[in-house]
Amino acid sequence: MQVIGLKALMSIVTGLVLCYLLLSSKAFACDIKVFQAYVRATPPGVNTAAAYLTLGNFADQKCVLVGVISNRAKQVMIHQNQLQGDMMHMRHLSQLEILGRSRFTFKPGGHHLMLSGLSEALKEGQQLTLKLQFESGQVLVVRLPVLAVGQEPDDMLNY
Ligand SMILES: [Cu+2]
Repeated sequence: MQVIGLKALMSIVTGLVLCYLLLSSKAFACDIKVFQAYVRATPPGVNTAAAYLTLGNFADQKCVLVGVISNRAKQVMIHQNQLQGDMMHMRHLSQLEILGRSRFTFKPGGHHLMLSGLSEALKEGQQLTLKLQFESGQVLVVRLPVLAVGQEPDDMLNY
C-alpha cells in the first residue's frame, strides 16, 4: 500500500513540474507594440491589399509571428518582396522573427501582410482589424486605418 502511495505522490510531483514548465514558458511572453499600421484602399475590382506596420519587441527574447487573420479577407500571408533578375517576386514566409529589444518594419517594397480574397473593397476612412498570432500563444488585435494612395500613416500606436 505504501508503494502505491509513493507512486501517487510521484505523479503529483510530475504534475507540479509540468505546471511549472508551462508557467515558466509563459514568462517569456511577447511584449509587442504596433506602430504606423495602415492598409491601402483597394481600387475597383481588386480583391487583394497590402498592410504595413512596425512591430516593436520590448521583451529581451525574440518573438515569432506565426499567423495573421482578418474577418474581411480569406487569407492573410506574410510576404517579402524579392528582386529576381529584373522581376519583383513575392515570397511567402511561414513565420517572422522579431529579435528581442528590436523592431521590424513592414513597408512598401519590402515585407508586407498580403490580404487576399477580400469580401468587399477597403475604402478610405474605414478600419481593418487584424489578429496577429504569436508562437507564444498570444494574439494581438490591431486596427489599421485604410489610407488612400499617397496618404501617409500617423506616427502612432495601433493596438
Ligand atoms: Cu504580397
